[in-house]
Amino acid sequence: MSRLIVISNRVSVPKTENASGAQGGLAVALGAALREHRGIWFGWSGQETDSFTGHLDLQRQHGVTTATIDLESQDIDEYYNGYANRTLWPLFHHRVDLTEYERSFGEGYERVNGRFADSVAPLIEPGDLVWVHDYHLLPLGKFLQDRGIRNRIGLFLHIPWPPTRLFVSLPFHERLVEHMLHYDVIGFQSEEWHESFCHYVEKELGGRVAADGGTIEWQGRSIVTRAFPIGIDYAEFVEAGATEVAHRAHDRLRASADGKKVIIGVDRLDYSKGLVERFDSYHRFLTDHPEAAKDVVLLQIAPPSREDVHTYQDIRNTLERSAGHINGAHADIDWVPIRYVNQGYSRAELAGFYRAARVGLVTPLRDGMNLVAKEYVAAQDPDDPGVLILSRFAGAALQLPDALLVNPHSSEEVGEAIATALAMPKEERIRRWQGMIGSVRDEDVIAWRDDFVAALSGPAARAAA
Ligand code: GDG
Repeated sequence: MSRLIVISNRVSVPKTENASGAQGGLAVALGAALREHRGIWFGWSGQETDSFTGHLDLQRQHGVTTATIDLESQDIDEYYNGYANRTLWPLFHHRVDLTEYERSFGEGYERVNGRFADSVAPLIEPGDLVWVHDYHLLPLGKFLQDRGIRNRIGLFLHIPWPPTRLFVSLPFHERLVEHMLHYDVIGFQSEEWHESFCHYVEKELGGRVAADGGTIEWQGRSIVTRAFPIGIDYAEFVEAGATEVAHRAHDRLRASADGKKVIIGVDRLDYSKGLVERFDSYHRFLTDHPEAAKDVVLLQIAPPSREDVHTYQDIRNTLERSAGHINGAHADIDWVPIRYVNQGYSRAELAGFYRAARVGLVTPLRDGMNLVAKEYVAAQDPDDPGVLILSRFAGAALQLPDALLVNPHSSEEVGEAIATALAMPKEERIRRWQGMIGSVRDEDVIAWRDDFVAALSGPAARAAA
């Protein structure tokens, strides 16, 4: 079995083999793969240093070797807070209005990708598979090749790929994609993002997409591109949901709701998640359905993220105002319509909260996949499941057509979907849930990882296995 080198912006190793703490499924899946493949996980330590030294901090954590570097403050400003989170993230989520184009951001992005390449290249041995993650590191494959690395290198993009007409508003867009065309495999969350990428390569770079719909021929190179929809760690999540902590969280929420039906939202505090629009839709529901409204409470959990980026501070302020406004307009002495919470909870607590909620409200304006939708489905009681309301603009919508699919921009449509979900008879809830649970269980993060690693191993390696 080839060794695996995973490279991502940050490194996050789960604390135990069966982590059920505040770890994401991705960390659990990659951690397990790295243990099996005796691999290394490389990335930024999250620490700032006065001047970049390239010093590698190698550690053995819970069976996985991690290698991290510190970055200097200019790197963090231009690469992470700048190009990654003020240029690519908004643009790839269709927010051209929030996208900032600063030459220094682009320069810092390439400089840090170069630093990543310089630091990780000496760790790569012949035969290793190299798996790069996400929008922070799009040019890294090319930069590794420039340093003599001849291994197979793959990229998985966790966020959407924008339509060509949007993407060309990025200065030097050709350069970014030409760098990407040095990977052997490029994976996307959904067929929609994959098609957008192929369209761009054909139209703007004159590449050729083979009849199989995924192999790109460009300047004598051949790149396999495909959708690899990510899933949750189903087994880990179900286990977390069976713990005492989860049961207590479930009972606590149910008791505090005092017989009212709970609608739950769980999202990083990010404008792409459609939280402002979600609150507007809930307001619309409260106004249009006053008879149903008093029997409902919305719990929105939104731990802050990327607090150094001003648009994230703006959205936080907007949401606080909106929650205050809605509560002010509708609350009674014994009822507050929105519980808006900025703190994070453990995965076991989340599993308990999801199960206690009659409706899961997942309405991003644009989302690569969205794992909360899948976690909500996984956490339900099969005999009395809740209803998932899901944005049609999340990658997950393609895999969960039995959710109530909505346009998150339309407060009228989402407000009506809330009313429909709350009134939905048990038989229909069960039927819809049964239509979704198979894909959530079987297309899990382990299947996703194995699928990607098999594609990265290449046809020759697969045939020999
Ligand atoms: C990117 C893409 C893609 C949230 N609050 C708490 C908490 N969470 C966990 C959720 C879920 C995860 O964070 C969020 O996953 P998402 O998929 O919703 O979103 P992004 O962070 O934007 O992730 C996305 C994903 O990458 C994977 O490829 O699906 O489209 O944008 O697991 O449960 N976890 C805990 N406490 C919280 O308060 N423990």
